[in-house]
Amino acid sequence: MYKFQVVDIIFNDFLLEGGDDCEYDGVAILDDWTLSGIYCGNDTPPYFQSSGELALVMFYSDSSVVSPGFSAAVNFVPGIYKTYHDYV
Ligand SMILES: [Ca+2]
Repeated sequence: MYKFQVVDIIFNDFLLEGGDDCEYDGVAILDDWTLSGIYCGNDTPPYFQSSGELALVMFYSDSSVVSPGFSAAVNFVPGIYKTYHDYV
Protein backbone atom coordinates (compact mmCIF):
# COMPACT_ATOMS: atom_id res chain seq x y z
CA MET A 1 0.00 0.00 0.00
CA TYR A 2 1.25 3.43 -0.89
CA LYS A 3 -0.04 6.70 0.45
CA PHE A 4 0.39 9.92 -1.44
CA GLN A 5 -0.89 13.47 -1.31
CA VAL A 6 -3.06 15.34 -3.76
CA VAL A 7 -3.38 19.05 -4.44
CA ASP A 8 -6.54 20.74 -3.29
CA ILE A 9 -7.26 24.26 -4.62
CA ILE A 10 -10.08 26.59 -3.62
CA PHE A 11 -10.32 29.82 -5.59
CA ASN A 12 -11.61 32.84 -3.72
CA ASP A 13 -11.76 36.27 -5.30
CA PHE A 14 -11.57 35.89 -9.04
CA LEU A 15 -11.88 38.66 -11.59
CA LEU A 16 -9.74 38.72 -14.70
CA GLU A 17 -10.13 40.35 -18.05
CA GLY A 18 -12.78 38.40 -19.93
CA GLY A 19 -12.75 36.99 -23.44
CA ASP A 20 -14.76 34.37 -25.32
CA ASP A 21 -11.81 32.00 -25.37
CA CYS A 22 -9.85 33.59 -22.52
CA GLU A 23 -7.53 34.81 -25.22
CA TYR A 24 -6.31 37.86 -23.28
CA ASP A 25 -5.81 36.95 -19.64
CA GLY A 26 -6.59 33.69 -17.93
CA VAL A 27 -5.79 30.91 -15.53
CA ALA A 28 -5.13 27.42 -16.84
CA ILE A 29 -5.30 24.47 -14.48
CA LEU A 30 -3.56 21.23 -15.34
CA ASP A 31 -4.15 17.95 -13.58
CA ASP A 32 -0.84 16.18 -13.94
CA TRP A 33 0.03 17.32 -17.50
CA THR A 34 -3.56 17.26 -18.76
CA LEU A 35 -5.49 20.49 -19.17
CA SER A 36 -8.40 20.56 -16.74
CA GLY A 37 -9.78 24.01 -17.58
CA ILE A 38 -9.11 27.61 -18.57
CA TYR A 39 -10.87 30.43 -16.73
CA CYS A 40 -11.17 34.18 -17.13
CA GLY A 41 -13.57 37.06 -16.55
CA ASN A 42 -15.69 36.32 -13.49
CA ASP A 43 -15.83 32.60 -14.26
CA THR A 44 -14.36 31.42 -10.97
CA PRO A 45 -12.75 27.99 -11.28
CA PRO A 46 -14.64 25.34 -9.30
CA TYR A 47 -13.10 23.48 -6.41
CA PHE A 48 -10.23 21.45 -7.79
CA GLN A 49 -8.52 18.36 -6.51
CA SER A 50 -5.77 16.70 -8.49
CA SER A 51 -6.00 13.03 -9.29
CA GLY A 52 -2.30 12.53 -8.55
CA GLU A 53 0.64 14.31 -7.02
CA LEU A 54 1.00 17.05 -9.61
CA ALA A 55 -1.13 20.08 -10.40
CA LEU A 56 -0.17 23.20 -12.31
CA VAL A 57 -1.85 26.61 -12.12
CA MET A 58 -0.69 28.97 -14.86
CA PHE A 59 -1.66 32.62 -15.03
CA TYR A 60 -1.10 34.54 -18.23
CA SER A 61 -1.93 38.07 -19.27
CA ASP A 62 -1.49 40.45 -22.15
CA SER A 63 -0.31 44.04 -22.14
CA SER A 64 -3.69 45.80 -21.90
CA VAL A 65 -6.77 45.86 -19.63
CA VAL A 66 -5.95 45.14 -16.02
CA SER A 67 -8.40 43.45 -13.64
CA PRO A 68 -8.00 42.74 -9.90
CA GLY A 69 -6.81 39.15 -10.31
CA PHE A 70 -7.47 36.20 -8.03
CA SER A 71 -6.55 34.48 -4.83
CA ALA A 72 -6.61 30.81 -4.01
CA ALA A 73 -5.99 28.53 -1.06
CA VAL A 74 -3.79 25.53 -1.81
CA ASN A 75 -3.63 22.51 0.44
CA PHE A 76 -2.01 19.13 0.20
CA VAL A 77 -4.26 16.38 1.46
CA PRO A 78 -3.91 12.62 1.67
CA GLY A 79 -4.89 10.78 -1.48
CA ILE A 80 -6.56 7.43 -1.49
CA TYR A 81 -4.57 4.32 -0.76
CA LYS A 82 -3.50 2.41 -3.81
CA THR A 83 -1.59 -0.76 -4.29
CA TYR A 84 1.70 -0.88 -6.11
CA HIS A 85 -0.05 -2.51 -9.06
CA ASP A 86 -2.05 0.67 -9.69
CA TYR A 87 1.20 2.35 -10.68
CA VAL A 88 2.66 -0.21 -13.07
CA1 LIG B 1 -5.19 41.95 -19.91
